[in-house]
Amino acid sequence: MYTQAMDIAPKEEQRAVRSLEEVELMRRFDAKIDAGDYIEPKDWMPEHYRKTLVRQISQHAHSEIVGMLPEGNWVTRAPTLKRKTILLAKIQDEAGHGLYLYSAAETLGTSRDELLAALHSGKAKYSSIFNYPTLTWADVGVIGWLVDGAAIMNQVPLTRCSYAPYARAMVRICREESFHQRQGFDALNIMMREGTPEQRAMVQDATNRWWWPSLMMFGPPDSESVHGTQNTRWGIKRISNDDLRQKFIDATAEQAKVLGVTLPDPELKWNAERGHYDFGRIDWTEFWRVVNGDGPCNRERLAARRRAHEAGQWVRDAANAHAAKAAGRTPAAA
Ligand code: FAQ
Repeated sequence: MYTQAMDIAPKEEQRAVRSLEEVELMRRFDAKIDAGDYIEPKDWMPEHYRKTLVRQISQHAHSEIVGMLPEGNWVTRAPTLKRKTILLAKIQDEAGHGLYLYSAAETLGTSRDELLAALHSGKAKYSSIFNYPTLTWADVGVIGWLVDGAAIMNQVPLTRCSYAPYARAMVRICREESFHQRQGFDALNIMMREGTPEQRAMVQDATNRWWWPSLMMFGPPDSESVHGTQNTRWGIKRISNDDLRQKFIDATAEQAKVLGVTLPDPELKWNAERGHYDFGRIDWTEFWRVVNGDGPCNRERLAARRRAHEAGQWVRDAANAHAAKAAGRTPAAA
């Protein structure tokens, strides 16, 4: 995979540090990380740090962009004008998040064209969650409640990520995601309180389908996390996959009670001794199948992104021609 190919093991990184000057640069970099300082684009950084950030930030950007598709499916069928306006605003926010994140990745020296080429060729990853279909209107509410809820849980610690442009982007993104989460909860709450029995059943059905995939958003178990240890050392990851997943389950189990829905896990049970909810086994075979391209909608999502990119070529051409004209230059031949 492209992302794996970009990955250099820390051991190789050590071997790549050859000159005394580089050893000193590495020492200063480590000291900054240990002191909790931020790294800016022009600061020296080890190649492996740069590559793992490009990997994570670009996967994150792709997730925001592909993440517009499941919700986009419901724009023309939103039940009221108010819900349609909210949904449109939310989808536009996701596009904005993708663009901030592509910009943050570009500060590390990889162009947006390269990042998009990796997405369109199927080499780059994006969050597994967006490969599931949105079958009913309740799915839109459940995406807000569970998917944005999981995204915030994961992203709030990233506002303290050691790479400053990523941390800064996350501050704004988290503010918007929290509105997204609340609108989803609100839409479901209204359906549960004021809806018909069929509407309440629709919310329960959507919760049943999205619960386990939402837990997978936090990544594989810590014991199988490839990047976890190194990224924690570098202050990119502040809380591990399993710990974030547990925090999410603890918060969401209580929210489900308020909504009046049942989470589809017979083993979900408060454990007073641990101070956490116990939960059932996550199907990691399904997770890896989806991550590796064989989920319910992987092919459809990629095809939609490729089509949108090709259909938008004239806009990029026009913007380039305009920029060239404004700069008093002749536009380069397409
Ligand atoms: N799906 O070693 P780890 C959103 C991959 S934004 C696909 O544990 P790491 C907004 C991982 O990349 C949602 N692949 O990796 C929204 C690695 O593969 P690689 C996205 C996954 O980086 C809401 C391999 O498995 N959020 O929802 C997944 O330490 C509603 C081994 O994993 C972010 O991207 C997965 N779920 O931890 C939009 C947040 N999990 O690269 C629209 C930033 C793992 O070696 C509507 N990212 N993999 O080939 C992160 O925090 C981290 O990258 C993790 C993974 C936690 C996702």
